[in-house]
Amino acid sequence: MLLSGTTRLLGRGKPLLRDPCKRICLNMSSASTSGKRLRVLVDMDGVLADFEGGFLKKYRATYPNEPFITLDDRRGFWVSAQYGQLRKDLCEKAINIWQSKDFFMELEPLPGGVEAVKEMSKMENTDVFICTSPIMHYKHCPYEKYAWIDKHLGHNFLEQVILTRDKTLITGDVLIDDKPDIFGVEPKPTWEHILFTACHNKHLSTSPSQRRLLSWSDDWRAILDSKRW
Ligand code: DGP
Ligand code: MG
Repeated sequence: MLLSGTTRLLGRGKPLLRDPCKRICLNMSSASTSGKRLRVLVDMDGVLADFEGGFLKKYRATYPNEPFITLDDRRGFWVSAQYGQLRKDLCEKAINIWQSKDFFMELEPLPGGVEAVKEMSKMENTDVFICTSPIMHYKHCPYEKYAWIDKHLGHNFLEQVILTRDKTLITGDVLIDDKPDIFGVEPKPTWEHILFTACHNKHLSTSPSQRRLLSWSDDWRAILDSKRW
């Protein structure tokens, strides 16, 4: 009772640590070195997992005689919309691909993403969460997103997963996300959106105030540092 109360009073610690004693130590050390912790929200599809590459590979294998859009020619966030423009019925064919079993599970990690997330989650005064929107066809996607994180980031990282269709509701200092326009019920989200460059957004001009992360080889550490107090 006293222990759990003390843990609560000491504030937010690394939720990865279930052991209350370890958690108190961690909380005490972070609380004593600085005040606020940095909260980093990292998107999954198009940032950690190669949704676009995985889609094109499975689309071409499933429909070898249908036209397709190369990654270089991709424009706009919604894959199905661009396929629908190519030919009306291709919209449905595209949707079938990511609604299929094993689609999300088998996505390849984007270069450097898993390593970056592991590194930032070990940084002092830093909390990292995967913040991802599952598709509404829920038969496979939510389970496979958890399974992907378990496989690539480890079982403990499942504590750091946020599944939401509205990322504006989630509080954080930064949100690293490939979707150019992130809207929801909260008009003033707490996070700064860092636009992660992807095939569908690389041609967009960003406003002077908007920052990009070109890839995981870009200086994500500097972006995090710029948000620290
Ligand atoms: P997020 O990366 O968290 O913003 O999730 C967006 C999801 O939407 C991701 O799984 C990719 C998926 N997506 C991409 N294009 C389309 C589309 O045209 N229709 C639908 N329903 N989902 C799409
Ligand atoms: Mg995304």
